[in-house]
Amino acid sequence: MKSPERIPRRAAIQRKEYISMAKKKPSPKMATEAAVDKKLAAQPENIKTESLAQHTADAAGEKMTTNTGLPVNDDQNSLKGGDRGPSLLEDFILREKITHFDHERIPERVVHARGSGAHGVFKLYKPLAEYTKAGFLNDTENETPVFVRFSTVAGSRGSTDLARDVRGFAVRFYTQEGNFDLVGNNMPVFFIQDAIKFPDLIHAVKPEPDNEIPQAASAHDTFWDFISLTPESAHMIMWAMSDRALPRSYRMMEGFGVHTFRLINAEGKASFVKFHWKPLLGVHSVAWDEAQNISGKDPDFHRRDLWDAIEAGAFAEYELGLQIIPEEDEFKFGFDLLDATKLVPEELVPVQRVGKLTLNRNPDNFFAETEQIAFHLGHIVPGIDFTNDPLLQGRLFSYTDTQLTRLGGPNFQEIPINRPVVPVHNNQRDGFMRQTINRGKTSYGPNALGNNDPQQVKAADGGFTSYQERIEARKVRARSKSFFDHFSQARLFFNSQSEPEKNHITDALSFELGKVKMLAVRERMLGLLMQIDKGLATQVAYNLGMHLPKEIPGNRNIPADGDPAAYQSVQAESTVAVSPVLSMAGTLKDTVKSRKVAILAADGADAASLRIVKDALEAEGAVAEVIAPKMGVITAADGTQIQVDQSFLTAASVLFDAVYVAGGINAAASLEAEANAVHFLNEAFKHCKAIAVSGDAHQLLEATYFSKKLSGHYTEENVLREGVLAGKADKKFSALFIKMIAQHRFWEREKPRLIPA
Ligand code: HDE
Repeated sequence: MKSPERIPRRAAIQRKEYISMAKKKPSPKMATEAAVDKKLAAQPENIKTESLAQHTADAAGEKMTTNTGLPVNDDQNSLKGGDRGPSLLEDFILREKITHFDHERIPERVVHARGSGAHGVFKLYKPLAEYTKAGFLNDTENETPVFVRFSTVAGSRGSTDLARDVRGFAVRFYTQEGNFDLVGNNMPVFFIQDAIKFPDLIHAVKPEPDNEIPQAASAHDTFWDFISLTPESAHMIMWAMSDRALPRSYRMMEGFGVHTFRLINAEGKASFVKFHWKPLLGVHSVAWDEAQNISGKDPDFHRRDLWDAIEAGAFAEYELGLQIIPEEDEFKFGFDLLDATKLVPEELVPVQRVGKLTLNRNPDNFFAETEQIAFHLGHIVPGIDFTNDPLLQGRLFSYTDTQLTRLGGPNFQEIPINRPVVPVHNNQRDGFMRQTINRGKTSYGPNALGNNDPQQVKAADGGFTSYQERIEARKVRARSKSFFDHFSQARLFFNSQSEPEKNHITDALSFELGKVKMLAVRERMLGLLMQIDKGLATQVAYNLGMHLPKEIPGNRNIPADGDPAAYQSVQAESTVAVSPVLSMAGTLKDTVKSRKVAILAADGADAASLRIVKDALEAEGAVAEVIAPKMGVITAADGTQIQVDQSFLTAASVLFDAVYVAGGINAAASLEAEANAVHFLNEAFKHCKAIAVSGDAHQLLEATYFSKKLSGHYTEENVLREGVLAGKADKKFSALFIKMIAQHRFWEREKPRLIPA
């Protein structure tokens, strides 16, 4: 194969100049400038960062110019007829500045508008030649540059990160064979089976069209009206009502390609494949009450978490998992592999972990990179191909189409973040904002005037060929009979949850339907739930003050001439009754890396007890912040001064994973007098977080609502059950606290539900 012409060589040089330029900036420098330099110098270089550097500008130390390069003398005052007179139309500097500003906004994504991005690399563990000829899935030597965008689905660009919603998990691999986009979600299934239903689904979940309420929420009539008439959504509804819809962090959620794709090897042999991302920090979620609070205290919670972690060097890591299914096994599962409302239980087909994705660099510019990236699951490489999943097929149209409006024309692939790292040559020309200057007379093929360039590429040399699937069929508008088992996997998911997770699903459904005004919609939803699990439906009905309906709602997604009977759900049982990996209860709980811990302290704090725990936490990679009644410093009992990170005005327990109260009798007395400190502990307890209190600060613990509910025996066994530790702050104490934080949450605490925080 012809070795790829590496355009970015020039870029590499420019980037080096750019970095050394940044390093050479005139001193003295502001602290922030120095930070920028450090960041630039520290950026991991790869072929994509090099190519981006060609388009990256840094104004540090530079003179100001207009867009035509004219040095600007006065950017503060417009040109006027007299210093109190009218501004002059002649003022091209004013006009240029305001005109550009007037056109700064582009349409937000019609779905997944709210997102956060990061750069990274993918490293393969072992070549996958047996299954695929894709170069990047066979190369264990080189890292493939990636850009990832996480998102919520329903909310606008400025909406809260903590909405109950599916999360997008879109990964672009800049491979030597072109861009490969794996545009997935954090849930393995979807609401609908056919792309033609997507506008209906999204219109139903978006804010209602008459009053544009509610923002970033599915808890309203139109969504549940649609769902109650669409039983194929039952499985996805279980996921969306579970804690998976409230991730603790983008770094702590799984990702899924959702559809069944195909891998093709060099011999042309195909296998089906499901793509997975497995986070190395485990899969963790927050509580719904907590999510609602975070939405007020820090609506950028997930964005900030990802950004801060990367800045701190706590890079987000995920392993790529593959479930590979031989073509011969297509019909052996009892459900259809082309049905995107079904997952393949890992008990039936294990997930092989084949490589690691590391997110190690924040974007330089949100708009240029995160906003302008244009993902498309039609961006594939030789060795990967599609299946006939009708949801996937529709997406193949939608993603390019939507960019034409969003990014303003057909040249969006030339935007730096969208450019592949290999050269692009074809006969496409012109259009708004064309960047490339194509030389030569010919922009057609075949041509003799230009040597028939650019040349098509033989399959043996890497030219893409579609998998030659045999198709012999009538052209019909239809839904396959194999798509009508709507409930077996909804039940499988529910049955696989731990008791607290089941309670959360019940609560979520009760909350969402509690927000629905139309009684008939609630009733139909109860009918739908009855088909998943009678106990679940009964509990939700109880919470809503309703009875289970006598009539079960049917499927209403029926064509005008369709026989309704032919469109009803088929009752089936899943071949696997319980799949433990569907629950988050058994996820990895072995690290506190990048977890946030609040240390409550006040004047008179015992410095030794504060430091020993803080140091131990930081040694394990956790982030500890000192929270006190006011900002500045506190004076410890021994006279030393301790820097305060936040006061109770800006900090809140919902923004932390755990709380520690440092020792010191006087400090404890001050904190006890501070209602916010007591609330901090009560709320942390309510949200089932690890709490540790240094021995002589016990009086603060006693001021809480929950102290009487504790056994009061702080043995390791009790502590790991109750999640509250009190005692002398020493090494053993710190180690136990760290073990507690790694547990993530003590969900069992919710049972008595006695904490009013
Ligand atoms: Fe998307 N989806 N989608 N989707 N989707 C978009 O493309 C669409 C679906 C997903 O961070 C849009 O560039 C249709 C499933 C992600 O930039 C749009 C259907 C899955 C993102 C679009 C689906 C996804 C999008 C809007 C039904 C998980 C954000 C802006 C057939 C496997 C990507 C854009 C980013 C974005 C259409 C269903 C994931 C309109 C028609 C299933 C992660 O093209």
